[in-house]
Amino acid sequence: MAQRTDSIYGSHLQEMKEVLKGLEEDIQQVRKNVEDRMGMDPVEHLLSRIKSEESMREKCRRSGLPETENSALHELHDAIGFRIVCPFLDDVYAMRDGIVALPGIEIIKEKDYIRHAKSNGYRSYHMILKTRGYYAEIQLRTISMDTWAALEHHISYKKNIGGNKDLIYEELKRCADELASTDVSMQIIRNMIFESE
Ligand code: 0O2
Repeated sequence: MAQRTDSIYGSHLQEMKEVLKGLEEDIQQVRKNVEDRMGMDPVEHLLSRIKSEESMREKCRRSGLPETENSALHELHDAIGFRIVCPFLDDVYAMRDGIVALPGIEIIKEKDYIRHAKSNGYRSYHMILKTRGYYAEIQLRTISMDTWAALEHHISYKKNIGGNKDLIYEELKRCADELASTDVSMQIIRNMIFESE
């Protein structure tokens, strides 16, 4: 079978890589500013990626969109993506505040799935921003939220679950809620340690 050579991103891939690199530098600067202010690194790890060709085509199909450059760059907003994993809850919001204040970016949408968790228990802070004509998605979460999302992604997300569906969802949600409660406790413990210094 002939190999597909045309990219869904058309001729934009190089420019997208530059936007990704520029945004990553901006995020690292926000991280440094927060660390200087708080005395502790607010980021446990940071991932960035251009959504792969296959993954973007799959998302177009899933969203009922044609597999075109317009869908990939304008209808969908996560061709450029960042995941910022923070140790503590306050770090998530400190990073969010720093990113919102960055010059040269327009915040298109924010969804706080931490204060308003999805019904399955998924938690994260989602932001869609626009810079240099390109959209980017930033997901901010704690280590606990990331652990749950990674495990849930392996076993359940976007999969058709057969038998025991209700029990599986219930158990996944229970785990998410327990981790969320641990996040709150860990934040309180950190505050107590800082206050006693
Ligand atoms: P992939 O393969 O991980 O990239 P919207 O509904 O579009 O207005 P929202 O809610 O921010 O806004 O977007 P959406 O599409 O629900 O979620 C965006 C991304 O968040 C997903 O990207 C996932 O990475 C992550 N996500 C959302 N819900 C869940 C969930 O229940 N479990 C897990 N593990 N991740 C989730 P993609 O492209 O769907 O998937």
